[in-house]
Amino acid sequence: QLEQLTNKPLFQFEEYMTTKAKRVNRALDEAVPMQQPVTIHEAMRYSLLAGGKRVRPILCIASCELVGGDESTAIPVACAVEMIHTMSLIHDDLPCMDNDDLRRGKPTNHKVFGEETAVLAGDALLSLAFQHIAGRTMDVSADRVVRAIAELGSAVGSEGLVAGQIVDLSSAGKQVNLRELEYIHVHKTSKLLEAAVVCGAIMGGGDVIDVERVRKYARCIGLLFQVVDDILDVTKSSEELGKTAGKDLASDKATYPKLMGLDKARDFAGELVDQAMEELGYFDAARAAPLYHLANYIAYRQN
Ligand code: GRG
Repeated sequence: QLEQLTNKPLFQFEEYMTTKAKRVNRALDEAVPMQQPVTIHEAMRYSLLAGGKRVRPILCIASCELVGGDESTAIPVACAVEMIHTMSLIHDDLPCMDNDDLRRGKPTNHKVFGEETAVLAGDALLSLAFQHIAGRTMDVSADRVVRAIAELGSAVGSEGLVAGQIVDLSSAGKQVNLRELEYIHVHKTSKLLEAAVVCGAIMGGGDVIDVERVRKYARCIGLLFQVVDDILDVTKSSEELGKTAGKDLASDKATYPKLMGLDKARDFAGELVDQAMEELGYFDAARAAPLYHLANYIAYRQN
């Protein structure tokens, strides 16, 4: 009501994102100082501080605050999630995987530092992520820290990101059905988003019911992230080409619009965002505002 009267939204989402991203960037900068051996630390910092959107660490912090925790409690695990996300991008870009030249608008890690260093920079970031949670988390019981580490470990390994990547690689050149496509996206994208949100709630002191509710929210927005990505691939390239059929409809890669049609893919995205919002309905509305706006941001982003 106040929002209607003053015509000013009570929750300033852009300001929230900018403020949180700045804090995360500062913490990441401090987490990986320049030191000997210089090359490896330079390579780690190059990709880590290359300016991603920081969606995962912000989700982690927002989830911690949702259940009543402080931002500072979630910062080490939020940084760890971003380190893992970054290392997965470094490895994904390698010639033996996607062989990409550009990432976050800059030459990929292996293009600048060479393949050997890029592999090691990824390995070092993965290892540092767990070291950082264990060593830097303050004022949280050991039991909760261990639960967060286990959650993140399972999201990253052969039941998580690695599972998604291996199935994706082995499906190259084959016909992928909807069930297989969902498996790939759930593992490559949703698992880490889920771990970010769940670890935030664990660190913030959420009970089992809270944690499972935010898990369901995260599963929806994780898949949503990818469905929207697929839709944007089609609509953006259609715009650019001035044609009805976009790049992705023409390429070999399986996508939601290709397998279910653009309208059904849009409906599916709508269902996922509704389901995510439903889970937030159990929490205090003011505290849930950041996660509510983050879901909308993922659903309605234009790039
Ligand atoms: C994790 C041990 C381990 C190995 C890596 C290579 C690999 C296994 C997995 C690939 C994972 C991958 C690249 C998934 C795609 C995730 C995704 C949606 C990336 C884009 O995320 P944004 O849009 O990017 O949040 P920014 O740059 O903003 O952070």
